[in-house]
Amino acid sequence: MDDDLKDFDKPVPKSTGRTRYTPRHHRRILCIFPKYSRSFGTFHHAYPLMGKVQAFMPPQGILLVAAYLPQAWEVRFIDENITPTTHADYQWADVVIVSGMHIQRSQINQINELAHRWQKITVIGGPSVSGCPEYYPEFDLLHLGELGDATDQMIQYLDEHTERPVAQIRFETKERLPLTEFPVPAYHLVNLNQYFLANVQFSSGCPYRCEFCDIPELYGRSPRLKTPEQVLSELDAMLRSGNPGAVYFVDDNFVGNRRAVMELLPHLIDWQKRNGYPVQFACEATLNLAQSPKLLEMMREAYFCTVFCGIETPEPEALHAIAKDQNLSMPILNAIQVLNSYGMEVVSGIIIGFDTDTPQTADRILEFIRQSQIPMLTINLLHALPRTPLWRRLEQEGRLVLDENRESKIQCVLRCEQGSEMWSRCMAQARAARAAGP
Ligand code: B12
Ligand code: SF4
Repeated sequence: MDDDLKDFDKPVPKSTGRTRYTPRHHRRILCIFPKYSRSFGTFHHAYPLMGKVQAFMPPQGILLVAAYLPQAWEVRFIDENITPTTHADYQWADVVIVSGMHIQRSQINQINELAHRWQKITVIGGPSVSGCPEYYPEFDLLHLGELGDATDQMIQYLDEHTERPVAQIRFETKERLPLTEFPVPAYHLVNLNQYFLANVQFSSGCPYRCEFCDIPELYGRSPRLKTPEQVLSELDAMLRSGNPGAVYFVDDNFVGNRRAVMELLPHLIDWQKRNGYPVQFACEATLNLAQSPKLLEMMREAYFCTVFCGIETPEPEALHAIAKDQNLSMPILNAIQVLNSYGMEVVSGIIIGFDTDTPQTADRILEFIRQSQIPMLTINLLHALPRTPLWRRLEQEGRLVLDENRESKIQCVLRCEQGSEMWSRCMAQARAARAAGP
């Protein structure tokens, strides 16, 4: 039966029962998280108002890898959003490890080039290479997928080799490490006060299948979970490294497994009470959270103040076409009001460029923005990401435009200039309305 399921549909066993590789040599590992571009969503404009703040969030992924590496190895961590990597850092290292999103691709490849100038072995892991290994032809080792058997193989390789391989080697995770076996990210290597927000992960994966989204194929459809105790010890470790005052749950969908969240929330409430409510919480969740009053009550008590909901479009036929029917379970404006009534600000994203868009779509979006009064809303043009149903459909229809200089990779139903015009008009009018006030 399981053999009929795609890899990302399969549940992950509770424990792999694997023993971890024990290294025999000493190694110096330089972990680098590359710069991402400044944008509204990263709040760069606000940093000068916030004392020491220089970057948005600590990068969970590479901090986890840093914590997972053998204890006996020396690990240095650099977030290039805070400080550049120096020649001395490259010289110090035996191995340079990088992580990142597609948007950081050119910076990632630049780090590889610099590391190779010093003849260092380079490794890339994280969401971009896992979705698109071909973006990184010059790296020595590729780590595809989440922490798991591939990570142990990679560690063994680094322990046994000191020279760069003659050809690229790929390690691909077949057996993911259960989240219950994830270490606490290496917070001791960062000063959290330099970040706008702290973050924590409770679950990974999302049961839905929105057409444009790569989460189910990257992280699975059956959300994997940490224990409440793990989450609390991460929060404690976090407070020891600073406190930006807010903690963002990076889970793709915080309510992907409602029963598990209901079990977690009493622990969060307890932790907040014991520590005098040191932080606000924020999370990403599907809009149908509005239909769970008990959950919302507990989230209010745990001090969740912000929830990011991917609304994508106010047009029901478009939501249906992109398989986002979960947004249709109640009228969107009502759902927003319900979340607001529990003290939660809704932050949202809207996408322009769906096949169902018509020349009237811009007006509908603007009317939705006016009525919803969402204070922070991003409007983006649809991008086709690799490892999504959208990518495959467009490929089949011969509509992918694989032009390096074109970010969107999509041939639109509306002529693209029309899509861009619509985007510019929405942005201009939404900004003007905000400036004029309520
Ligand atoms: C927090 C977050 C951000 C933060 C990043 C902050 C930070 N410092 O990390 C901010 C807000 C800046 C951000 C922005 C964007 N983001 Co973002 N973001 C996330 C989010 C929600 C959580 C990231 C996280 O912490 N995950 C938890 C960690 C544990 O997972 P992980 O990093 O994948 O790490 C695991 C493995 O990959 C592996 N691993 C990771 N690195 C390495 C390295 C090595 C060597 C090894 C061995 C293993 C390894 O180990 C980990 C455990 O398994 C993810 C969704 C997601 N599920 O991850 C999207 C996500 C990463 N973002 C995404 C996107 C598209 C964006 C934007 C481009 C969106 C937009 N349209 O504006 C912007 C770019 C902004 C800019 N101006 O440049 C995509 C990336 C797609 C891709 N395949 O590259 C994701 C996957 C969400 C999605 N599908 O839409 N984002
Ligand atoms: S609900 Fe969110 S995370 Fe889940 S598939 Fe849809 S867009 Fe992706």
